Amino acid sequence: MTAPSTGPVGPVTARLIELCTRTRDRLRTPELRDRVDGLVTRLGEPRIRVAVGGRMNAGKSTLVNALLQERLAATGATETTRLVTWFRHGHQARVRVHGRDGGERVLPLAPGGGVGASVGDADTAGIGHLTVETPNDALTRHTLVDTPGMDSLSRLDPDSLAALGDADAVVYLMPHPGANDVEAIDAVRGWAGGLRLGAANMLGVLSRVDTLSDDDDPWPTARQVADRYARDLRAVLSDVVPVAGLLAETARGPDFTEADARCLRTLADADRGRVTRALRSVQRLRRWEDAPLDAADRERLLEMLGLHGIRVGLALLDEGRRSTPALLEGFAQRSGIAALEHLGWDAPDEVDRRALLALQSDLDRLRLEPALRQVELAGALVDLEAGRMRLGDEDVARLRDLATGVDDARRLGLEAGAAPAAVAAAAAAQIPQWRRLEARSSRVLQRHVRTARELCEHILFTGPDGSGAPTPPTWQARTPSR
Ligand SMILES: Nc1nc2c(ncn2[C@@H]2O[C@H](COP(=O)(O)OP(=O)(O)O)[C@@H](O)[C@H]2O)c(=O)[nH]1
Ligand SMILES: [Mg+2]
Repeated sequence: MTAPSTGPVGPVTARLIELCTRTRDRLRTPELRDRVDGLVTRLGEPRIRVAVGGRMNAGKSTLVNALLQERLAATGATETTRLVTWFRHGHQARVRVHGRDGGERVLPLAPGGGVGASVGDADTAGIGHLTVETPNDALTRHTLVDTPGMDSLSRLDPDSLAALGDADAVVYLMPHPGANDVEAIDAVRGWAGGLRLGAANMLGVLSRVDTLSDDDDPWPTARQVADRYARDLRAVLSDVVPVAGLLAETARGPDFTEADARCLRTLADADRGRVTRALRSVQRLRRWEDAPLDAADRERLLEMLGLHGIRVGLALLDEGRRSTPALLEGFAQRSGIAALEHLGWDAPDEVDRRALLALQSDLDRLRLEPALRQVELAGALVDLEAGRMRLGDEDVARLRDLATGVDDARRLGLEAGAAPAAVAAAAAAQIPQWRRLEARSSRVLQRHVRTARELCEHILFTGPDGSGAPTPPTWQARTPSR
């Protein structure tokens, strides 16, 4: 487990940490203690965690670089683009390689900064995730998590799902939204326990808008498509924002220099008919004979801006925005990146709100524990005693067993060590009666018999004392950070 980063947390969060720590020390079940430990780690992180998700090639790493204003994430397809990568603030720049076995190696940043194409492992299967620590200003507000999003056609890989499901907020990228994305978003929310992630903290991005249509100006189509998806996905995403990621990466990053501005100006001042024809396709631009720019310069512009970005550059120059800063400002404006830079997810009360949401969903998961249901059922016995609810003698006996049994067999009135099938059958047999009682009018009764039914269902579905069915995915391989 990574040591929790120290740093300022809000007053509510500080109290929660204290409460969790005290509760943790009183718990005897190791798995429960682990879960509360995980919660403490998460609460103690001073910055909210924003994870960027979506399928491979959606443009996630490019967008991460735009948000970092630095090219730290590897883009395209390399060894490192297949790994979940955390970008967190640190005073010293370095890459931590976290093995799945809990081991850790520290590497310098690659030449040129960032992760580089490889971390020098013959076998990346043993790597859990990477953490890039660097004194980048954007990271003083939040920690960013880039995910690989490798997929069979519709599914994200388990590492990506886990990283997204454990984030405080998710930016989900879709170059061409479709049914697969809806499935993937549902899977991410399922991983998060279905509670913590939703329209309040999941934002959609229509990425690579320049590749969405063949129009000279892709924005009208992009806005239309984004609006349609925002409407369709309103229940799960707060909005769908169109972004030209590549243009944003170059606009915000350090790579576009005075020399590049000069190249664009040369193009703008050349015969416009020829330039326009050359810009119809990447191939035409590459094979352009007697071009006013040599092949290397054309390639560099293509790599940084894409055809669309070069056209945007020419339009900006036509408007008289000829200096490098003016061009960069224009690129940023026409990339749509500003919509993502002011999300308010890092405002202090938002951070506290998120901490509380995280706690709520963790508590909801804990509520599934038989031991906690029994605590609730102990309240039922008190209410019975005090005459606040009435039940027939047989039901009282069953309720008492459920509330006090020390294992699932005895919770169901059987001998200790009863066969699993007998335990399951006894659980199944009780469910209809509790359900019938739930239809009664007394609120107190309803609440307690529902807990009784849920406990029986839990025993039925997970097998006696958790022996049978698989653990819900949310509890496996929780966070790569732990
Ligand atoms: N034309 C264009 N290409 C983009 C854009 N964003 C990313 N790309 C390119 O698409 C490829 C995949 O991008 P990457 O960010 O690595 O995708 P990821 O797999 O989702 O992280 C790279 O070659 C990027 O340069 C964009 O907005 N427009
Ligand atoms: Mg990537």
